[in-house]
Amino acid sequence: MARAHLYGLAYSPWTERARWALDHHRIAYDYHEHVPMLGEPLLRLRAKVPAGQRTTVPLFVDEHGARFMDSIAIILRSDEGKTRPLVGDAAALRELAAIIEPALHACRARVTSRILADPAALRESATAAVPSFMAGLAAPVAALGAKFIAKKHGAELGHEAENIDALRKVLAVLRPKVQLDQPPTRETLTATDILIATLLQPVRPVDAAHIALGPAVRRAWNDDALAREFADLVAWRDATYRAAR
Ligand SMILES: N[C@@H](CCC(=O)N[C@@H](CS)C(=O)NCC(=O)O)C(=O)O
Repeated sequence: MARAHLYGLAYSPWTERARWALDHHRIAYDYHEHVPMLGEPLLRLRAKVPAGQRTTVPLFVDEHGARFMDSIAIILRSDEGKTRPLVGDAAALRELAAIIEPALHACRARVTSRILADPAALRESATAAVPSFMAGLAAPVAALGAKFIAKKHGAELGHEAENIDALRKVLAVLRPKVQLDQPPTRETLTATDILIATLLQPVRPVDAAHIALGPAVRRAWNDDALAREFADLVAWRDATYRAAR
């Protein structure tokens, strides 16, 4: 039987949702890191989308060649045929994803702005795509890639305070949805936990054992004030990763 393939951006919360669900159910797949801008034609080819339709990662192509180009669709696909699914109510999960989406959108704008403003972060981003001896050359390409992503997804660069506020509001709504004093285990993990845990990445990036980031890129994702304000959620996220990722 053919292999399944996942195309993604390892640092992206959307990709991490999909990987977590697939790994949780021990679904075998080959992982391919997408390169923004340069990898766009290849992604379009893999996604087989009609002209004019936007392509995004994560993109999962299962062993039968069926394509899933949305993190929630991939989580639902990973649940198929499983005795203990991650999703209880698909409509409720989609509602939760819709609440989270504007916060992730704001985070993409914030992180992209910060990376563009920091030559070290641009160099690290370039190294992820090309061998490090070429990184000096490729930093301008990384900058073009970052601007390409911002334009493609309509991310308004700058506006740091508004973007942080958008994330803060959503985190406050989500806080009551988790049992802070009782993080999930592998047996009790739900897709809701995965969506909330991965949203903490732009507050305080998770341990590098789970998602590796260079020091400058890590700084771009991190926000000390938010991490202090939501220290309980960050601790819950860390415990969830330790027990269930
Ligand atoms: N609704 C989609 C959103 C995915 C999304 O926005 N992906 C962005 C992450 S930055 C992406 O594909 N970026 C890379 C690109 O556009 O080339 C999902 O849940 O999977």
